[in-house]
Amino acid sequence: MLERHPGGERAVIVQLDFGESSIADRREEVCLLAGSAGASVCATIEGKRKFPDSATYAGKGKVQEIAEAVVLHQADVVIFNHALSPAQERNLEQAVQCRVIDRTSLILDIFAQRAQSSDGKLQVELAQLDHLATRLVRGWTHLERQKGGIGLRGPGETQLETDRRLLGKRVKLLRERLRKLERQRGVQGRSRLRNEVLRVSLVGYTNAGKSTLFNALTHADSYAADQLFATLDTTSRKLWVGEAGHIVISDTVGFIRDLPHELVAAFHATLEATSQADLLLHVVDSVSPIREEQMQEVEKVLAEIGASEVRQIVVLNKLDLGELSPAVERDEYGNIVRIRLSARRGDGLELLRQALAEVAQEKSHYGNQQKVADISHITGSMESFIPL
Ligand SMILES: Nc1nc2c(ncn2[C@@H]2O[C@H](COP(=O)(O)OP(=O)(O)OP(=O)(O)O)[C@@H](O)[C@H]2O)c(=O)[nH]1
Ligand SMILES: [Mg+2]
Repeated sequence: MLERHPGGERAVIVQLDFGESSIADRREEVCLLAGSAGASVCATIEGKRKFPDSATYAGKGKVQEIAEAVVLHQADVVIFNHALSPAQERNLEQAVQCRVIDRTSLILDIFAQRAQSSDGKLQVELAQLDHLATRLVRGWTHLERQKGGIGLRGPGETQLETDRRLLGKRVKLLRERLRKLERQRGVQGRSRLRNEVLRVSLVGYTNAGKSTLFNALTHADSYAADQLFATLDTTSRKLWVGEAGHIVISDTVGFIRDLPHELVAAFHATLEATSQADLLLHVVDSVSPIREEQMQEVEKVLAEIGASEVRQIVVLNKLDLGELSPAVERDEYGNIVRIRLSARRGDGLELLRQALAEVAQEKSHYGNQQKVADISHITGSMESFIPL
């Protein structure tokens, strides 16, 4: 993890425009990301280009501008809201004389700070090591102390080879541990839950309001905050939905544009709850100017984790910030497809509860009508009575 100054690292943000439509929103998002990582933004450098410069991504003139901003603001780090190649990062660091990180490293850093469960920690470390592996040419500075360490180096091996070998070993170990955890969970989850209770997963872009909605429904205290990636670990609760009985609802990690593929791969276990759910509540910040783009990003990640076939209800959240009232929309077959509500104020929650009961009833009707499910192992046995 990065070393942090007490007041937060001072960051210069770089946002280049290659002709996309939503540059202002991208800039705003990266500033939020930087803030969520604990940095304070001291300058934002923007520029227009047709395509990235192969050596420095930003091009000579812009790099000069960045270097001046670094000196002027005494910055600790330069954050590019783009994916940089290892060579570009190296060239940039030389040119601006300051640490340079890209969007992927920034997101990985936030995840590293938030990870709490052992699963989460393993997954983040794995993703970071994967990302680092391609960057080893830069030298792995925090391993410097192991230079010449007895037993750490084979005959004639360079530091780089030693680093690679250690890294490879660590990655293998982490993968094995994760697989073991996944297997354990798989056995528990599948045998106890399959076809018995309705499993609902909250999905959506980061900051859409998933945890707020989860808390409002279950009276739980899942961490909700105006931060990106406030939630990392999956939390599940039982929820009583009247005649339809219990359902299990899970709050999960949020998605974001260009989610690093290392993370999607590493978070396979966490996202399993999503791909195995019977119903996804796709929570959307309905007042975001880029909500369509955000929804597409979520669909993309869902496809990547094999969850695009799972039934979905879109929850248009934060209606208190707009002018519309709570509502339910059905398709031509009568299936609920969208619900408009405010998780924070509670407006429209009742409609969602009814919708969940409706889907749960369908499941118990069409699914195998088995005995009452054993869901006692679900974390926390907090139950909420939902009057319908
Ligand atoms: N005005 C308004 N704000 C809301 C509503 N729901 C959530 N928020 C706010 O939106 C912010 C993000 O809420 P969270 O519940 O943490 O969002 P999340 O989707 O869980 O975010 P991540 O865990 O970071 O992916 C918080 O500041 C909430 O208070 C709502 O209905 N209306
Ligand atoms: Mg959350």
